[in-house]
Amino acid sequence: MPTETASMFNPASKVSKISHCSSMEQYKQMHDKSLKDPEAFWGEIAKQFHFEEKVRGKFLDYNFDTSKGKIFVRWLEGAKTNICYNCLDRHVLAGKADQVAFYWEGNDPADAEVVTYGELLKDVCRVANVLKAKGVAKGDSVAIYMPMVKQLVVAMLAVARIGAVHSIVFGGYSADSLADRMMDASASVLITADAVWRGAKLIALKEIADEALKLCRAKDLKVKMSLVVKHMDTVTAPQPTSNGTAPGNAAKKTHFDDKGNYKLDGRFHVTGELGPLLDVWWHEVVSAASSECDPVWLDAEDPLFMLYTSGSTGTPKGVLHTIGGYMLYTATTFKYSFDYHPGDIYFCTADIGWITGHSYVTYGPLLNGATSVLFEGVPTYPHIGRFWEIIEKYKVSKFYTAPTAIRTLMKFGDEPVKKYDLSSLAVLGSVGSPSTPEAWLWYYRVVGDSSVSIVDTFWQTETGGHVITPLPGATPCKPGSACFPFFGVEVALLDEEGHEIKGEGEGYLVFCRPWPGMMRTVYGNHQRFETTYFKKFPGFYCTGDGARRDSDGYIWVTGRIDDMLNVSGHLLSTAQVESSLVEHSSVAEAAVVARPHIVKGECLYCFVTLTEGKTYDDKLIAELKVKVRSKIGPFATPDFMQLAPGLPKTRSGKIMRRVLRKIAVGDRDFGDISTLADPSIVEKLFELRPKET
Ligand code: 6R9
Repeated sequence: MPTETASMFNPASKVSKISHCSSMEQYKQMHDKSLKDPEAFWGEIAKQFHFEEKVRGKFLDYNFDTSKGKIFVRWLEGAKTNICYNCLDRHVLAGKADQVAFYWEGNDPADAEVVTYGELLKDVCRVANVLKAKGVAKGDSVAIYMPMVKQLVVAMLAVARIGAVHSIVFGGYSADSLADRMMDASASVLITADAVWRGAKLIALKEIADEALKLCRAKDLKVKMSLVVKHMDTVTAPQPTSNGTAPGNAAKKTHFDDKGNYKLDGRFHVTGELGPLLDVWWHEVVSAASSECDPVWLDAEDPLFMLYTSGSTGTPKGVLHTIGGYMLYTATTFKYSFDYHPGDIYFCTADIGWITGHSYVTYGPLLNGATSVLFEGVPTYPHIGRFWEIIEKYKVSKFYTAPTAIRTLMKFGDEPVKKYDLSSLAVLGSVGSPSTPEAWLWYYRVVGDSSVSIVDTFWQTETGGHVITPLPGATPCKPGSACFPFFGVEVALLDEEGHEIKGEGEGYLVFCRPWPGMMRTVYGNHQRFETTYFKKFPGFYCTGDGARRDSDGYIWVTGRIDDMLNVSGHLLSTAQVESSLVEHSSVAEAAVVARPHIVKGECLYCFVTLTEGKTYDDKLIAELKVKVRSKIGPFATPDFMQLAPGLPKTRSGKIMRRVLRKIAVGDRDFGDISTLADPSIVEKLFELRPKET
């Protein structure tokens, strides 16, 4: 480990003179105020936004203690607003119609487009009118399954404009996952696209969406329309590489006609199975719609969106966020964590299908009137310097990505970075999983040329925005630490019995009170919201992560302490993977644990027990991997699979996962296994470890 890991990185000179928060004293003052008087603190911030009606009831009302009744959180009672109006109309009315909202950068470097605030507003109104004409109204849910194109931003804002609720499903999810989410949300409309190139890979979104629509139909969900963006005609297909191979060729044969056009014939305007005229081309109806549409004024606590995240009991949870608090929180975290100033060019590499994309590609930047890069592709296509090329091309000053991407790119050394002029960079952010000091230092030194601020932002789908983060220009950083709580957030570390660990120590990371951007419920299952986040420690929101506080008060998030895995920043539950494995007729029982992975952070290591008479061979291993891929999505593909004649279970039948985690990494230090029903199984499993481990 590099020797500097213990040293403090002072706020970088590039931001220190102009930062919104420029010293630890100022941070402490603001943080104190945000806790002592939330109304004064957030009330002042709320003045920047348009509220059609002001707060009439309590500014903040909540209960975090299950023993005192139902858990609830309400901010800005009685206030009325519209987040789309605040993202767009507010800036256009202030004369910023011609300012660039997004530089869209396609999968292929030849594809690029510029979208201004004025154009975005018009497109949003058109789509809002199309949705209204289909009968979509306040409170209805609209599923969105799209690539990283401007129409995705347009779609979500159009939904928000009319008071409907968006439910975005990441374009890497399978038909089953999409259908489950649409069913859970009772989505009445699906917005999607024909297909997308991600690197050299084709993702046939419409085909997957059709599969999902069939599944929904079989379960009686009435979908009124699938609105389809024709994307493939407008983009450059992957070119043959220098070694003569043509990426995407297999897909080209099956999905394209002789002239190179993407084929959807026979799959479009599907009647019969999917009902009459379900499919509507975006470009046909949207261009015909009016570019004016009044926003619907909504209650601050009306729902804005739901976004599914894995739950430790298996089925994904629809995390529900509401309008007012989320608006104040994403806007404020964006402004302070990235020290955003007019003139900045901001680039967040996250897909909008994840919370990072919701809060820090769409809402946070637009609420601040920022100019961002919207990137469709992947970090390694058509070459491993793609991120750096984009930063140079647009003179990006604030860049936000995930440790898994940093670790991938770090493997290629410094050369691909040094080829580009990255001197525009002032702040580099990271999110998604714990950052190792090595990756942090590489990011700081090589990408940031030792003259930037690094912000390692800790947060969750549930928290809506950053909850623990350094502030550029104020916080002296320690590589690998997310540092200190954001304004409005009060952190505590608890031991197993719920006693608070003051000062130095390690424990469960919890929050003592609500901040404006936190989730309000699990859609359709408030009980699950209470059980998951509030039952273990009454009076606290439990993150499910562990953390350590060092002698200087810095917080170091150590990772999940529940049955969750974090693969390349994507959360998965062990139960979710196990239930897809046992769907295979050869599998009687399965147990899945996380194994550390140099690039992904963690990867899946699966133990499978077979049903009588079945054989464990390469064919079965391949089938099981496909099973998990198709049930959940390609990012969930297991790296390791091993035969388990039995699983280490306690007498009460609980699988002792810590033992499996040890076996997965080849460590014989099992600890106390005397409570196992059959301790001899541990040694047997160890011997059966696959060779490649
Ligand atoms: C935003 C997002 C949340 C989980 C979270 C934690 C991990 C996120 C982190 C981090 C250490 C950071 N996580 N950021 N761990 N340091 N800076 O990623 O949301 O997909 O819901 O994942 O990710 O384990 O609980 P989500």
